[in-house]
Amino acid sequence: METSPKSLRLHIALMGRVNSGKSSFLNLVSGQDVAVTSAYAGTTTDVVEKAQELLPLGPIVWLDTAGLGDETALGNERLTKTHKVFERADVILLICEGNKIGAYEDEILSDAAKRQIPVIKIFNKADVYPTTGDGISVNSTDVSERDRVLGELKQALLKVCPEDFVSPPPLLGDLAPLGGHVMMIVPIDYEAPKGRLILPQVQAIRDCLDNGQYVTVVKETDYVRALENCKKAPDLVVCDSQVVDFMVANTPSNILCTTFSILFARLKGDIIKLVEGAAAINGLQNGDKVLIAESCTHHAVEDDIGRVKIPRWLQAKTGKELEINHVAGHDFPADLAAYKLVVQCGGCMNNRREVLSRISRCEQAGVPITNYGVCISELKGVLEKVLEPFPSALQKYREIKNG
Ligand SMILES: Nc1nc2c(ncn2[C@@H]2O[C@H](COP(=O)(O)OP(=O)(O)OP(=O)(O)O)[C@@H](O)[C@H]2O)c(=O)[nH]1
Ligand code: SF4
Ligand SMILES: [Mg+2]
Repeated sequence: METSPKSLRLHIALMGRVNSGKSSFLNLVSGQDVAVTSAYAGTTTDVVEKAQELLPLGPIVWLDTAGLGDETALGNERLTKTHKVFERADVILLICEGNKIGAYEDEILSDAAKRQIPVIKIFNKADVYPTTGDGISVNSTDVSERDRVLGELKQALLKVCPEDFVSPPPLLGDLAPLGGHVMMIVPIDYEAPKGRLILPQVQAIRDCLDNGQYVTVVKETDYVRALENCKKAPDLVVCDSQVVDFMVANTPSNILCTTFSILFARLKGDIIKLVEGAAAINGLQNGDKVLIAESCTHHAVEDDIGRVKIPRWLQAKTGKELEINHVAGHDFPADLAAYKLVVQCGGCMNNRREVLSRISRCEQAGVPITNYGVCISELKGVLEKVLEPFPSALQKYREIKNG
């Protein structure tokens, strides 16, 4: 489980004022010297990430942050990074000095409440400060405390753990019957990494195997032949978005088909919202700004999907001169008001909370958001067909189309 992708792990952020003992607490509960600690305020600068298996919860990642209360210029830079952690934290551990809840603690509690992120209070430095109240008391410098504290922490985490972590929505296992056949079309072009498949494809294959289905994986050049060779039609065909028009054109209408990125729209985001967002494409006007958000920071290749193809297809479909901006990694603009559309990648490297958080920020700013798979399928005129496996999203699409 140590190799579970980070995006599938429960993200637990340690937050609090400087010097409250966040890094010491992380070292205690992880049982390792993961983070540097010291008596100087402002020891932790960048967010420190540590993946771990925390049974019975499963795979988690700790996010140790820089503390609040460092007023220097460098401190402000660190605080910006700490605040970004709100975008991906599933649970926050508020590390306090004893049971002291002052202005810094209140600030974290209120930011977490706004975003509906559950908070567990840790009353640290129990050997120095009073700890009565609704928190877990601990002396993080005493390793003999580890088992008791970890036990209490696991109980508290299980109580507040988001439902979608405990039972995440299926990737595709529910779209074919037990014993069913899923065919996947994976183009092996110069964009494909050497010697391996990319994460969304690997996860989709694994999900079918977990759900007792069998999988055939073909290049688009072999697809038609592979279909002809099937005694019984596959229950589902899934393709890379780049060949979605080819797949739809070559798939009999009675066979369900969709794209990897649309599967991820459901797993990581809110497929209905992303379908609603795609409707904004037709209303784009000259000079409108579109944001393309890609969660990997890979080097763009010559005919890159996010940098080149989607912009080209958007301009071709709308016939308008659009201003297209790009962001990568965990960056997402604080002010979205200038945008008329946001196109998010499949987000296979993001946890669900981060994608949902982007969707809700767009919603608050009144900006439509869609994702690569939904957007490309709309641009190629095949969205209705590839939404067939998802009846409620298909219904929403038809409602929008029929005005
Ligand atoms: N007595 C006592 N000291 C502690 C405890 N936890 C941490 N400390 C000490 O408090 C100081 C700060 O600890 P850190 O773990 O670096 O605190 P932090 O919150 O990560 O600090 P920043 O990185 O500046 O945000 C260190 O000298 C620790 O040894 C505790 O439970 N009891
Ligand atoms: S760009 Fe997005 S969808 Fe593609 S691999 Fe990275 S996180 Fe996954
Ligand atoms: Mg620290």
